[in-house]
Amino acid sequence: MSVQVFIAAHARDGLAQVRRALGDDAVVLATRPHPQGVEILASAYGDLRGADSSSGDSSMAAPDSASATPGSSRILSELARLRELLQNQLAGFAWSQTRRRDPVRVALLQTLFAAGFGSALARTLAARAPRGMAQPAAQRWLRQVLIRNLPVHASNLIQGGRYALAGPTGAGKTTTLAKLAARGVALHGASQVVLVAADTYRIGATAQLSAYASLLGVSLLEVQDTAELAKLLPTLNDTKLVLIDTAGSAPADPRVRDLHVLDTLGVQRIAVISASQQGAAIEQAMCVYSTGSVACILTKLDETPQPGAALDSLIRHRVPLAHVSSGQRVPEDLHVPNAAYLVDRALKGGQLDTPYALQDQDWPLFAGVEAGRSARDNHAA
Ligand SMILES: Nc1nc2c(ncn2[C@@H]2O[C@H](COP(=O)(O)OP(=O)(O)O)[C@@H](O)[C@H]2O)c(=O)[nH]1
Ligand SMILES: [Mg+2]
Repeated sequence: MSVQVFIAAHARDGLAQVRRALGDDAVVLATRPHPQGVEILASAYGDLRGADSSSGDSSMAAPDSASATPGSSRILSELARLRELLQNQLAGFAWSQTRRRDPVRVALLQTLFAAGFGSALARTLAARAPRGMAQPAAQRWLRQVLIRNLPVHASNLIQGGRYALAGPTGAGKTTTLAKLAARGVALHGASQVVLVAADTYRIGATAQLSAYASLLGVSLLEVQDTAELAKLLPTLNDTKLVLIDTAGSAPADPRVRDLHVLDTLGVQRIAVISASQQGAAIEQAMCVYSTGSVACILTKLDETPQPGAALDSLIRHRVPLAHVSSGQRVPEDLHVPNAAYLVDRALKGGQLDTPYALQDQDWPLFAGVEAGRSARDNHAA
């Protein structure tokens, strides 16, 4: 976009100059007093359209350095700032207007955002809310929808099979494995449960599992890699429950790929994910560890004031939630998930008065940021 500066003694003269130079449909972008009279910033109409359709924000924010003079780059950055300001103002107006027009839908969005649910799910659910409901009915509808969509599955893990627990470091894999093993022992007897330590990266990792194994009176076998595991598994054909503890790793760690080898050995993977992390970390772990897993176990619910983000991720990824863990005690703190309880906990979490809770005056700004994001998403699509 090319912006030109016109200086004239009077606005009328200045506008005549603008029309002569840029045509009748020239667009005046700004005027301000000047020692010689008035300064007018204007652009040809076609230039504006070109700038708008070329690359969105970037054409404003990053002027072509070859053609930009110091003056024009100052003007362009000023314009970019004005545009952002205007966008936020408009979003604020739009927010107040939507709130007046559709208060129930806005309240649903606020409930979900406050509870830690993400934008994608919140918008989808709010858009699907039946029209004409009063506030309390809409909130009840929302609760029911969340409960219905939470993929909880009464677990039959301990009935038998070969399972490997996989997830980020410190998620609670070893502790959860010990809890499952204890239930397996109660059901089948200690001789029918074998623990396999495949977490050989960390010093002391096997010691932790070994302590649990001797407490439960079950065998603990150790493997260095998947080749050793492949040799070991056929020797355990008569064992009802084989539980494999894997090494934790960051989701971006290339070792995560090794987990897929387990599928070829007839081992079913269970993703162990801590609910107490921020939404982005839960999402990252869910993307990496739930792919190919038969179930998921959410841990550390006792340390999670707002489990909304974890439920959001489960609902979107549709991974069956087999158990929830809510404490360090083995075997007590492992539970069968109850969708209504989890959703109520999440919605209650949204009412907590924390420094992170959005206040009334934050919502228009929040709406502005959201509007900017969806504009960028639409542009990229
Ligand atoms: N508060 C709480 N702590 C847990 C829970 N599950 C595991 N932990 C603790 O989290 C820490 C890491 O657990 P661990 O099983 O070693 O994780 P791993 O690295 O995934 O094997 C230990 O101190 C556990 O006692 C839980 O549900 N709640
Ligand atoms: Mg461990």
